[in-house]
Amino acid sequence: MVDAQADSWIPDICKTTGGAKPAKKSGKKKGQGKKGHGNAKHKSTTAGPKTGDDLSDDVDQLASDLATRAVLTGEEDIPEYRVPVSQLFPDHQYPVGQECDYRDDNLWRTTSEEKRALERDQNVDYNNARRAAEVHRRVRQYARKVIQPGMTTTEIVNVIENGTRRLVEASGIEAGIGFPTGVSLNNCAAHYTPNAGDKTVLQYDDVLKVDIGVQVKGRIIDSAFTLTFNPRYDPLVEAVREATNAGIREAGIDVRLNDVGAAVEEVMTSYELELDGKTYQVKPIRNLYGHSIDPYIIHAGKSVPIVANGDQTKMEEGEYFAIETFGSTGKGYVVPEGVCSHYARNPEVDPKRIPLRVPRAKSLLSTIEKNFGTLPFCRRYLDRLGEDKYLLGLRNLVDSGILNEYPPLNDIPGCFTAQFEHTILLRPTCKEVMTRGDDY
Ligand SMILES: [Co+2]
Repeated sequence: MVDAQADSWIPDICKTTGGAKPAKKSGKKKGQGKKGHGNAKHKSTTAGPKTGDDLSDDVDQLASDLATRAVLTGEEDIPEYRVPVSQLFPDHQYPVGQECDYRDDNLWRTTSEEKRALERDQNVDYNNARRAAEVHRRVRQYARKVIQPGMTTTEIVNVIENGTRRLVEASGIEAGIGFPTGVSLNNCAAHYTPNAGDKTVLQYDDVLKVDIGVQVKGRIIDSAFTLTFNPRYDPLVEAVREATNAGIREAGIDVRLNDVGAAVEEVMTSYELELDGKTYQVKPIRNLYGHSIDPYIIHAGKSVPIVANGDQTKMEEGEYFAIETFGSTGKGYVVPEGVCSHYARNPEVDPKRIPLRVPRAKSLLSTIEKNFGTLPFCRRYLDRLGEDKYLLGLRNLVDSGILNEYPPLNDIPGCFTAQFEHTILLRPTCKEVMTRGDDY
């Protein structure tokens, strides 16, 4: 999930970008769209998710989708997708992510005995995060294999979420899905997941962002990638993957958030993309941010920009960050639009202090607290818990400030957006890219 901000929410100090914008590289990477593949005549869907509030056929539809999918994907034949990771690692020590030494003034940390001792104290916690990261790698490897044009977005999220539940041995809020699976298409950059009844079908010319969350004991792993089928988008995808890697490289203890944004912006804007004879410089979406992550809280206090924004706040030892970047052929600015699917309790509001007069809102809140705590959830998760007719209750909880809603975030119609995201941990002795895999 991504942290989104409107311009007016950004403190004035953060708006000064004077002098901070990096010099553009002189040699631009030219768009490398492979024209030889360009004769496929597939129609794109209309931009943005098609969603519906009609929940009547949801349960039957989901059951039928699931049955179809199991047959189509043959998922039962792939042991790596069926066996919980706890069984694959009998000593319950999960793989360490990519370790990167700190630089310059922080190089001493690499060999500090004192800092190593701090890490030993945290090992149980790190290991929870690594277990979630291992589940993430396996689920997304499987997702890459099976996601194809012609599948509905509902089928796609079911494959991913059922896989996550199985591999992490989902159990209440002890372990499970970290947030609703994002399957945002084209100009929609983030926070689209289907609600019941949504019939959106993935098309050959779509740009799909797959944003998957896994959590173990509150340690949320947040990592996303972009899937395309038409190679004409390759430069856009590469721009964003490399921009995210630049942000990860720049991140570290005592590093200013502005500097991470500047590093991302410099790499992202050095790419161009050619579509239908028109050349686009890839733009970072300037009002989307990475974010710090606390136990059970996906958006903790810090926002990591993807442009130089003047924010002098520093990253600190022990913090988890989602480093995520978004590139666009549109305006590079998103607005909330369309039917909402994602919600989460506002961790700063104590629901007990807010009087609720609508009985349905009270019962819904108790379901939410019991099953999700402060983790983000979507309408489909309420459906599968047997809740129905909850839309007014949800509205009431949002209006009272107990819940935040996270509607889809769209750039202008007709444009394309891509995303890559990793979860990193600023350990005392090194930076660990928890979700690094051989895919991205
Ligand atoms: Co995120």
